[in-house]
Amino acid sequence: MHHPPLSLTKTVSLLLVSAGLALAAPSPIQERADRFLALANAGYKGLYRVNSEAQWAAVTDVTPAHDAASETAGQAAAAFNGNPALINEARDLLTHRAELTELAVRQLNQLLLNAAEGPMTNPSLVAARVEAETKQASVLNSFEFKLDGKPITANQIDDKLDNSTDLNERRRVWEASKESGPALKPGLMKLRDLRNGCAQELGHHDYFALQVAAYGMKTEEMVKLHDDFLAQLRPLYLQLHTWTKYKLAEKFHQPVPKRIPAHWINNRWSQEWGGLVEAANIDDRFKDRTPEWIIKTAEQFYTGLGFGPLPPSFWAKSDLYPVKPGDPRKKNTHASCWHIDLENDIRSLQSIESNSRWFYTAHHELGHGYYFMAYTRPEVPPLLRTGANPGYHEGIGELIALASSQVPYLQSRGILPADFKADATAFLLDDALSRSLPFMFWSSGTMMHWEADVYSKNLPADQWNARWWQYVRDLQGVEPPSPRSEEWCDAATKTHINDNPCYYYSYAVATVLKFQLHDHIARKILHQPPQACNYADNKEVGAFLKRIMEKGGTEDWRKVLKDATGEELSTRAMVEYFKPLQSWLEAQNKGRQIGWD
Ligand code: X8Z
Ligand code: ZN
Repeated sequence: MHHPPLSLTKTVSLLLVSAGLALAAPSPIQERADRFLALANAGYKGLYRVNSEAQWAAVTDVTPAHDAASETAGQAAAAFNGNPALINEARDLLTHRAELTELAVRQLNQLLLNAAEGPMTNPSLVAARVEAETKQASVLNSFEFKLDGKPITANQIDDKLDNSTDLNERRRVWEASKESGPALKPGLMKLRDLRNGCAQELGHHDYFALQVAAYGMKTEEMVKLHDDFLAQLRPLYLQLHTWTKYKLAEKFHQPVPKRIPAHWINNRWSQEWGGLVEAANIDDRFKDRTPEWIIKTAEQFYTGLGFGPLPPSFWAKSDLYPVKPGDPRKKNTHASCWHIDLENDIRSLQSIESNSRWFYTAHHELGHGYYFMAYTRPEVPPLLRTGANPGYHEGIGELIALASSQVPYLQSRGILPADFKADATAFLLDDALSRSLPFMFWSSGTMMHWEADVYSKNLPADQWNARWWQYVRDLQGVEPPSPRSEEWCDAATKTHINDNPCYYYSYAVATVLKFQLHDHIARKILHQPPQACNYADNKEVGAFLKRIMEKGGTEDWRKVLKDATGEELSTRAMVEYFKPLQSWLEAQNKGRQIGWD
């Protein structure tokens, strides 16, 4: 709680309080802020709903009419959120921040961050941005991939990369997955300038700096935070990288490469290295399960912890399954979860199929849904119905996905048989490869650095692809199957580069955070080893998470973490979790050349 210096009115009201007569009356400046924020919150919330409804229609069914409606709603939201009258009043009030409650200051800061997304001090710039954003989303969401001239869905691409052992086929599929880049590059070039322009209009250096400001940080601090993460995780990553390249060379009967060819890895961007550890492959366990079972089982994880069921409208209004073959509807194929009205209208967009990939993704998305529900309460004003920072919002679902992957949990739910004899090292290795280490070198590494270069350093567009692959090579130790010239724009094939810019490092924060929260839960609440525990139906775990989530954005994220775990944000828990793996990998890699330099 923020303690402003005593003002005259405060002194008087304190006297009243000490006489037991009344609560402290707010100061005139606090009253002015309260009146302003009541109006600002009401407008924000109303327009948020209208805008979300229009965008939801546009991403679940790409048509010119939905695009047009989405653009109009985007303009309307900006007309309010970026209104100069709002900006001026918020700024003026913040010059009196010492006299305001922390809750008011946080709302005013958030309002100014929102305003910088569409500052109506420059209406033509905002109009151009909203138009370009809508167009880019439309191109992204309706893009049709083709393999050998025939349409292929994103799920089919992923399935082929999961299963094909034919390197020629893998290469054609991988190359097909990069075809959207050239279609998206012109829009992205335009958007880089428009997004930077909006952020600069309100005094931010660039759009990356604006997004980092949501953490109360500067760009350089954020970059250093992530570079430090990678420095701490590098010894383990090098061991994993070495193990993987030998494993894949054997699998594909190839000589051992220095760097791993991208099309050898199951994920299109080499962001996760799944499917490498046979003894931990549980894909078969999902073959007989329906997509409906997957999402219901994910919900059950949360209800078991003591959270309520998802609202009925979630089931009525979500769009959870792939478009049926032959149906011409085009929808975004990347999973997301939406707080449509900042109240109880919560929806998820997915394309769930029966495999472990979608099992974890469903748990991730519901993490957003339960976060929305936890902070939807009168104490949290609409402007602060956010995560403590964006990494928290990503982190809850990642935590539950981690918990849902552990053997004792899978056994307790009958997904693995009760007498299943798990190879602990295999599961830990798969955990590291599929959900943790390569992901850090991709998110803290390639994704963060590329976007920082593009937005803060204005990297010329004729160097975009070279810079992208420089980071993939240097940081991930992965290389393309053949040189990728500037005719391609491989970064733009990643959904978030287009529709959630300068955000991706939040997934790295989420990964670090999930191990810290998990470590606390395993040791302090469950008293079980972090590598093999079972959260199922534990209400204390639920209460622990609820205390974090119900705050929304009302407190500083550092304080939230410290209060919950006693720790600062740190890779300590992640490093300890994988400790048993380091020596095992060193033994496996004995005599092998470690690293790629
Ligand atoms: O985008 C997501 C979620 C939606 S917020 C499915 N994730 C990242 C990705 O797929 O690239 C989850 C982890 C990483
Ligand atoms: Zn997410």
